[in-house]
Amino acid sequence: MKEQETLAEHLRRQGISRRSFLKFCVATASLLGLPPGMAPLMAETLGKVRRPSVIWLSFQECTGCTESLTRSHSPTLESLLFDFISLDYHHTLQAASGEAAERAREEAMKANYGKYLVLVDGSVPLGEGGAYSTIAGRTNLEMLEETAKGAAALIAIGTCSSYGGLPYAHPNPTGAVPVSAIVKDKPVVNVPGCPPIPLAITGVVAHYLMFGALPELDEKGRPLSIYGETIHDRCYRRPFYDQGKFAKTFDDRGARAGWCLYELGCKGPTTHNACATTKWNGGTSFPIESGHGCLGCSEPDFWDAGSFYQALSTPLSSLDKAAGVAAGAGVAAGAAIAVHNRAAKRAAKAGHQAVTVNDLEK
Ligand code: FSX
Repeated sequence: MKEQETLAEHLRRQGISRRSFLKFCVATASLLGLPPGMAPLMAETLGKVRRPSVIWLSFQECTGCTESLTRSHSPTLESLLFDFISLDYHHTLQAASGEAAERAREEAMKANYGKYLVLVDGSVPLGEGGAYSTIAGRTNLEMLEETAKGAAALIAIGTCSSYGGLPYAHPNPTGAVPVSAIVKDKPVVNVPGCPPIPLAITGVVAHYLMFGALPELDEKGRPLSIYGETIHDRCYRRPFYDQGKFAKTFDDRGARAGWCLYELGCKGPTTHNACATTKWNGGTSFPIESGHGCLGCSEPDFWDAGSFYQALSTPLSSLDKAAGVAAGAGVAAGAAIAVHNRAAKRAAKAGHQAVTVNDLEK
């Protein structure tokens, strides 16, 4: 991107259509819980911004988070992220290596001191003096502390950097900790998920660019607008839960009819994320739609929270009883929620005017 070029000019030069950009703004505004009318404003504001410097650090992780953001059809809406920002350092994506790579990080820090964003994926090992994971001869702890000093804010991408994730699972052999356990004097946003939804990553960055501030967070440091509801709240199989209809195996009549996967271990009722509405792979599907229960990957300690195939808080021996209780509770809760939803929809309709991409192009 040329020095004085705005984002809108840059996108035009890259051949990215205005329609793609507007679609991105509509999807992002919706995920962030902004009123529909904010999408045009978002397009206008983002179009004028100049890209902030971003330093992306990768520690103990599987690279699934970067994979989530970059894979799939090209160009994805999420790939617009790389046009919003100046990605000055990323272990996996940068062409430079060795001393040149480290120089790029140091120069970006110096040139943008106090203003750059730090995105981190992976947990930080503290065991054995941090020797389990080093980059350019530096421990992850040293690199994080040094880079965080001049940052405006940090975004912990994925469950590993948000809560420790897989490396943190019992018995946590490397002494892994999340970013928030180390950085205490800067704002840290958690964007958990193993991996996180790509639009959740770009949404937080877009929010920062648009408002110059981070989004409102829940008590676990996650953006409320994205993680404020459970998978169960928005699951399309929810009506079957409410009716007490549960698949007993992954290939029985109930499973084929799309019944609730609660008894097969689905963690949707206790997992906060937007998978049921945003979905994956360009809105194609999400695990429950593909026939498998939610694993709960965006919650702390999900690897240690019991078997993925055991019903929540329920010993296998008493599943039948639990199902009966769940069915009864589900029917009552379902009826109350249906009444609430109908009222909420009426209020939303009265207060909101839907805005589509076509409207924005007028
Ligand atoms: Fe962790 Fe991400 Fe899971 Fe993997 O970078 S959240 S193991 S998808 O790669 O950190």
